[in-house]
Amino acid sequence: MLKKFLDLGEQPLANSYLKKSQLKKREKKIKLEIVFNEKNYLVSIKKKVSKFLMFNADYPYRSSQSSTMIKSFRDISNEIKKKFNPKFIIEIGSNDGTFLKNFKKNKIIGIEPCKNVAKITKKIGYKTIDKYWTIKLAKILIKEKKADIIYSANTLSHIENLDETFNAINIALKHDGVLILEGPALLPCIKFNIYDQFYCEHIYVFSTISLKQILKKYDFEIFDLKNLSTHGGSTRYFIKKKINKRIKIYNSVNKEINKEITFGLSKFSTYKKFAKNVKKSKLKLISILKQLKSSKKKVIGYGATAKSCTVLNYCKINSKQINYFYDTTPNKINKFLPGSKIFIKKYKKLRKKDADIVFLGAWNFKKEILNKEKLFLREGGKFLTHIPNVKLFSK
Ligand code: JHZ
Repeated sequence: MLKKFLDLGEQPLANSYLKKSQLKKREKKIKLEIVFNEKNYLVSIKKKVSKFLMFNADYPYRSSQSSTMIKSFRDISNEIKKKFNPKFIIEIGSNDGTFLKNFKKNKIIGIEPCKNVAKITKKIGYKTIDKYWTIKLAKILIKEKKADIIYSANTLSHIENLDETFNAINIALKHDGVLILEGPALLPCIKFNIYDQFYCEHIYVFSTISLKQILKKYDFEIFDLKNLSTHGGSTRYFIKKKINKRIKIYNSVNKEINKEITFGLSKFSTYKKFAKNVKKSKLKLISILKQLKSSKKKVIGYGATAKSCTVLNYCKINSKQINYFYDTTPNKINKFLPGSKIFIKKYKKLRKKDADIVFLGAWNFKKEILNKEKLFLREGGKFLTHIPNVKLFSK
């Protein structure tokens, strides 16, 4: 049974940045409610949005916009080469090729349904299929060859139809092949009050206990995992077909399962408690922004993330509280954040003369950003974050 624990209100589509000409038009909105499945422990959003509305030729997100992600993809690529020495890799959700580029062009193909993004990797010579990942596509691919590795980062949580996804993976992966999945993890999400990880694109936020149950249905099993700091806390799962008895199951799997159960991820009461903390966080953020406004401080935002969409709309923050956002992504610049309609300016190095306080929309890149903006801090500027707690800080 699905049990609702959090209501994040009416929300626009997170990556649907608005052009000036669209400001007066009515935006598509959904009721963003988060539910817990008591049977398989899966946490998901209740109302799903059609993939065609979210992942199309206007998709703005580019994974290459942070050095943290470039390094993370380089590290896993080196690990894959060393551990598995694959002849052929399929990447599901290849975005702008931040992972693909670490491999020789004849060893890897990308699957990327957003045609504008797929064009980027096609242009630099990587075979990229601009279609959704389906059984039909997997059957076409295996006419040439099956994959030794199927890799997918920050994508599985975006695909509603898990049956289609895993059945297609089963077809395209060799019987001794390895499936590597990574994405935001539920444990840090609940522990650190990361409620902005929920938005239309994140249909699911997986835990090990939920993924294990889901995989069983398709005869897959997790044999190893690694927790990562990316995106505020992610898990990278190494998965094999059950028929493959050559690979042993590492202790890391049971260790993580025990950690999740001890924390309470299998109990509904944990999620109810989380929802209470989310409400408290909202009130505090609204109150700090109100105080800043009354003391005439200029507040701007940094990183017009999909996550920001959830926070801004849930807390009803608009350009009265945050003047504008800085972002480096070409497709977001000179547009407006959905719902809140806050303007996005081309990133410029932060200076105190431009802002007193900077709201960290991309809080998950705090380390990288603070490193870049030392001058602003030296000049007396401050950052405002809402994760894990709402606070102003200067180091
Ligand atoms: P970032 C997206 O979420 C959407 P978002 C998606 N659904 C998903 O799952 C994750 O990515 C993986 C900017 N920036 O990565 C770039 C700067 O301007 O947290 C990005 O617009 N300067 C697919 O949008 C944004 O911040 C910087 O120095 O929540 C970061 O977005 C840095 C480091 C980033 O993902």
